[in-house]
Amino acid sequence: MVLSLHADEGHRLWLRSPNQNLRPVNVICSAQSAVLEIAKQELEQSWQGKSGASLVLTVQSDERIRGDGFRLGPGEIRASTDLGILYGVYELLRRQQTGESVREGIFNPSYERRLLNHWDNLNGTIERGYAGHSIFWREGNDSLTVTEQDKTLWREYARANASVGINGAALNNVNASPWMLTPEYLGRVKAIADVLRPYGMQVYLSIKFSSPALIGGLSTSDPLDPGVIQWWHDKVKEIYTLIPDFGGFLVKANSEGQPGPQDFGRTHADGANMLAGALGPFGGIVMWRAFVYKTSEGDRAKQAYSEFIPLDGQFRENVIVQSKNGPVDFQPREPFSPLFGAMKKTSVMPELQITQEYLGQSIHLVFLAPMWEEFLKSDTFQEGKGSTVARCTDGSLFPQKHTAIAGVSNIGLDANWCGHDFAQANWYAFGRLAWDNTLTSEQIADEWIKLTFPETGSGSVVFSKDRTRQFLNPVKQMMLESREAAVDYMMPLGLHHIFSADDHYGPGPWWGPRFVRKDWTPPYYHQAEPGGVGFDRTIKGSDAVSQYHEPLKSQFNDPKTCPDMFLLWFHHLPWDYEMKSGGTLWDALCTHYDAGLQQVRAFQKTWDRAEPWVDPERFTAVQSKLREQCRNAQIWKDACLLYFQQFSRRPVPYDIERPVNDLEDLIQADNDRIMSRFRRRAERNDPDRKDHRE
Ligand code: BDP
Repeated sequence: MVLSLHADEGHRLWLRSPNQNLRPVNVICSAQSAVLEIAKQELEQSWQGKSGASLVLTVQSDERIRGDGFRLGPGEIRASTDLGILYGVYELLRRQQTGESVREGIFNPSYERRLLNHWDNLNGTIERGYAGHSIFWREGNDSLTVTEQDKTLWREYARANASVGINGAALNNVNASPWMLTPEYLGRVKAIADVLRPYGMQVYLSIKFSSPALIGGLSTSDPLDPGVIQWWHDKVKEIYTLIPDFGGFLVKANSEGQPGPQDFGRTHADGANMLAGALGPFGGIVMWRAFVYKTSEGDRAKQAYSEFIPLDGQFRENVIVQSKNGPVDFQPREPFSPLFGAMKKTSVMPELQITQEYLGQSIHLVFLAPMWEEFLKSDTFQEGKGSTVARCTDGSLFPQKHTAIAGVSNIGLDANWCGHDFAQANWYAFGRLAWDNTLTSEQIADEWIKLTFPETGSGSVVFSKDRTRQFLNPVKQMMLESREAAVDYMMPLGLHHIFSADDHYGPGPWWGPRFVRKDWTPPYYHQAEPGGVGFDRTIKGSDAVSQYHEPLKSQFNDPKTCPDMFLLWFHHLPWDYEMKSGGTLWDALCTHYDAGLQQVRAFQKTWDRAEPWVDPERFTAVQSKLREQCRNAQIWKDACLLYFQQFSRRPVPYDIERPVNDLEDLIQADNDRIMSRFRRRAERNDPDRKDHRE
């Protein structure tokens, strides 16, 4: 069995259909375009229809089919757009590969725009990227030369995205370099757009708000200055001359030191509307990020809401406010950001993070669909019961002109694209949920495993009973449990942001030097002291609870009704606080940390049992990553429990495995890591950060 499996570095992702069609299908399509050409090719290569059968592709507008949706009927794919046909083809192929029956009916996308955000710097590095350098940008003399190799990779990238319905990409870091908008770089953007276009992907760019002054020779970047307005109009025109279907701008402004309209006494709306005015005539949009916070303004979790709610109704209709799922920053678990549903006269779009900045990066196996499902299905109660985040953002509750969702990409030059074979599942899951925000994590995991680890050798696409029982089911279960396990060994019960300095990987609850802004240090978030632990966001504390609609406000405000998973997010409680399940808060904390670690050990066993069903390369790679995840989970548990124990002064419950590391050693090792990092950065003079942070 093992012998029949071949070397596999994971580059083919979930697209492993046989490249040779044994029973070629007769594709009938009267229309012609580059997109339809691909649709036909994909079918001819892989669709195993009945011998001699025909499949008709019909492009015809139909009011029941929205945007790039499609209708599957007997022997026909029908859509209003060419891209809809291509999506219909991928749907058929997916069903064929997973052995699911082809369901007839209409398939409409939940969001009009389904985007990846690449945090790629123009020198080829990627902010929070863990899978090698950028596939779009590189350093060196030939950095702008477009090679055949570049094009092949971009084509593969576009195809993978189209296969899950992703139709756009912002190509550069939100901490944007002004150079992005110079003719040299725009030339490369055009080359990328040309390759992506036949797969239905539009390109977008992150822009630096002070570009007019930095590269345009103007004395200001004030959004109300006529010269500045003209500069942006000219720039936008230049872009559309090169790229007629350019998508628009993504903007991080007045956030973490980035310039923005407030530098000139203007508002976010002034800034966004000025850009929207330039893009509007060409059909472009502005995605204006709501990720803003200032040290001076108290609880960081409240700030996006406080800044943006007063602006509701002031944005042009081609502006979408892009908000991270949670109010702080992509933590292992956060409640949804209260902006969702509360901005009723503005399009608001979710920004999810596919790259696992705070979830074990490319080392931990963490399937993110359960987290996104939890978020999308959270009820905001803004328009009564059932006002889920999904419905507040996809146009079903509010009449918004544009709908969109973005995911911060985890893609790099690594052979398997994502660094970890299972991280591919997060790219896949993002696309699937962006297309259909009602899908379950279970269904997505099921599909992804079947597509990514197909039955080999038997000639059948359907998983055998043995393969299902011994491989599919346990691996699926592991994926579905993996996010909760990570929450448990990192930050259970609502703890958040207790990472050590800078890299956001390991624990650092102790890390709080005086020279660093408070809201970048763990003690700000966990507030541990002899009297208790947790951030008081009740009405007696920072009052963040009041940003939530009733009944959530009252529910979150009372520790007795606040869900355990958000307990220390909203409350500062004594160590001996009695939990709903009985037992003290301290004991519960210990139990969660230990349970998370034990689960990773169980994942190792699950994966070892999967060996006969997987090619040796991917088997060994994942096995080795799980070992490292396990070592790291142990460190998380020991570091947090031993650190908090200094305040709780209580024993770790006796039925729980004891820590195996000493706190002083962990702190020492962490200090050494931080010091050597700072030293290296000083030596390098930190070129890439300088580029976009100043
Ligand atoms: C934080 C990242 C930082 C990003 C920032 C953002 O640590 O690198 O620039 O978010 O989203 O999570 O702008």
